[in-house]
Amino acid sequence: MKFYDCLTAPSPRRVRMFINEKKLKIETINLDLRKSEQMEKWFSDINPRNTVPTFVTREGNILFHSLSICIYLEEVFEEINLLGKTAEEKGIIINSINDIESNLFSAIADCLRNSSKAMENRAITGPDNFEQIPELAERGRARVKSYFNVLENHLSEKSFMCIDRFTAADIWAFVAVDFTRAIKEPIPNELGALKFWYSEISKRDSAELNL
Ligand SMILES: N[C@@H](CCC(=O)N[C@@H](CS)C(=O)NCC(=O)O)C(=O)O
Repeated sequence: MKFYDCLTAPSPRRVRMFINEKKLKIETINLDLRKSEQMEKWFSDINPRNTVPTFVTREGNILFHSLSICIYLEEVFEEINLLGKTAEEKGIIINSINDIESNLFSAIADCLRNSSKAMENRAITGPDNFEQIPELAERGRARVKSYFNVLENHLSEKSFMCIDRFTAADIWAFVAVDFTRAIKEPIPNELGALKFWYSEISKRDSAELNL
């Protein structure tokens, strides 16, 4: 197995946290996205979509979406469970992950990729270039603010995102909330439950950035 990671990017960080929480040792190769290493031919030959995380399975298949990599790892290494033990747990955890992915991650990405100077012409990941649309950056920021409130309501009666223990849904939410730094959109002070949960998850060893 081989894991292509990038220390500065949020998507591979989810897989890194997942691996760390499960106490696994997986061969890891770090790419520097700031030097566009993901566009180099050697990497395109592995993942023609030019994105990280990229994961090579035991049988040599290539996975390039965080959730599929985590599902694969959970099947291969049952301990420590992070994606649910029962049908009910699995259902709510994946539901939560999909919601965070489509409503928070994608909003942050829209905001950053459509406004950052460094991402001019790189509004979408992958081999082709796409121009920025400034309106999408504004809409992305509004969606982030709105989703902070969703998380606040969700966490006001819970210690963790889904069930009464840490799961991959906490990883997805934490990495996304932490990455709002990139668009300078901190958690509003009045959102006490979200702030408390965020500070608790930050204390976990797996949350360390090690930049
Ligand atoms: N849907 C993918 C998203 C992967 C992705 O967007 N990765 C970003 C880093 S966070 C990337 O590889 N960017 C390369 C680029 O900007 O060209 C996942 O679930 O992991």
